[in-house]
Amino acid sequence: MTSSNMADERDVNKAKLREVERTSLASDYDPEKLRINLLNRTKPVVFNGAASLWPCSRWSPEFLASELGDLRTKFRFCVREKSSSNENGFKRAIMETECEFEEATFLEFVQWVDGFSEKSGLLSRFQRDSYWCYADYKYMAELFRDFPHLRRSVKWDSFGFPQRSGDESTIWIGSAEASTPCHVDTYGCNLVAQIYGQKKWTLFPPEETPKLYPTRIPYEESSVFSQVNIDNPDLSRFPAFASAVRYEVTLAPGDVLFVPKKWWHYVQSLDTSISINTWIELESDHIERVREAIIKTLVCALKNEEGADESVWVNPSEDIGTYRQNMEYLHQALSAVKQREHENAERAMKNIKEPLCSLEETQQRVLNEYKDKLCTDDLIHCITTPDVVDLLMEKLLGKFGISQMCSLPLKSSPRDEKVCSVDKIPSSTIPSEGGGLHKTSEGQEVEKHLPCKRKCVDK
Ligand SMILES: O=C(O)CCC(=O)C(=O)O
Repeated sequence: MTSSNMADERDVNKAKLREVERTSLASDYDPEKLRINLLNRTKPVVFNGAASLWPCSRWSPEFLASELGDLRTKFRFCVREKSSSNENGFKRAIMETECEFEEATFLEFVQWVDGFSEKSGLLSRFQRDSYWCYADYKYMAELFRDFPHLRRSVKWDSFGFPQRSGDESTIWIGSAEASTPCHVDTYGCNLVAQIYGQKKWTLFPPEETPKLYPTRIPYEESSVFSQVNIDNPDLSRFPAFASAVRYEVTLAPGDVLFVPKKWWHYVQSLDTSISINTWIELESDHIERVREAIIKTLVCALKNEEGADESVWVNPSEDIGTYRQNMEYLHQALSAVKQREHENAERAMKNIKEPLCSLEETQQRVLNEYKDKLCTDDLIHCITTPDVVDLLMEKLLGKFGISQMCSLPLKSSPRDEKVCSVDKIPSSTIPSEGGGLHKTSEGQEVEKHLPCKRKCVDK
């Protein structure tokens, strides 16, 4: 690449880069109004220092080590600069399934971070210079089960959530460079408080989703990962990523970031860091749960059929169910949406003061009405609907680069019967519809029929 090319690329990247808005909580603000405002917000925002007076703002890894004593938890280790480059010199995005895990106390973690390997117990097998380490995605209700005072130190009331404390929060404690791969959370929106050290957040708006090349492998309910290595994107594989609009922000201790629904994020610790977040449920989660249940059922069924090793395709924090359990989960998700529908109708009618049945009655009616109604055939009927198959086919053809090569009609409805534009067909004999023979641009005659699936048997 020439230096002028590199300068062009920097300009393009700059053009796509936006700053996350920053603001401060006014002295006389109304937390309830702020909550409503946030739930309607569609862009991220940082509230400078909004958590700096919370009791947990004094936490450090050393403080947690002394409070938690012998408590052991699992840490995730990843080789820095993991994975060799591909033929184009690019590295893949590293997923959690490729990390190693070890249990330790927080004192051992602190010793490991500070380079006192001999005092870090089992962690000493990871060379300090070669790895980063992360106790990530820990539900505080579980990790701090026996430490209620720690759970009480987290307070979301200043954001209009007086019922939320550490019991509804997750904690992330890592060394410098610890990171979470670029992903989007299916459910809810998110409030994140930076407690110690700094973290860089790179966010992408929901409309940029196709440019992030989503994947459900590794599988984790509610996490959709990007195939792109955000730090070192291979634009020959992921060309659309080049034009993805991104937002960046570095959180300092005390800052609180609001992440709206369906925003992608890639998070890197710049120093040893502690952060705490709470996911806020949204009405749309009910329908999202149906989507997630369908995906879980299909992904698990196909991967099990393949006989794939779970450690390769299931994210470490995820439990996958049996086919029967997954179908039951799908059934429950559908029933919950149906129940919401009943409740909403009921609410609407209550406005006109009609006497109505109780919520328990509605719940029971929905469960009775739809009990045993969902079966594998229902799923098969849905997946094999022509529209769905067309879409699947289009994607699979795309994977083989076929849609770009040839204007073959992808749908087989009679109105769509076009003959392949011959000038786009390579000299290899790509058949077209309509029967008989036609000529390629090179004058060869090719058979116009796709081989039919049912073999014509000579009688
Ligand atoms: O802090 C991190 O490493 C990731 C946080 C995250 O993904 C989230 O809060 O949704």
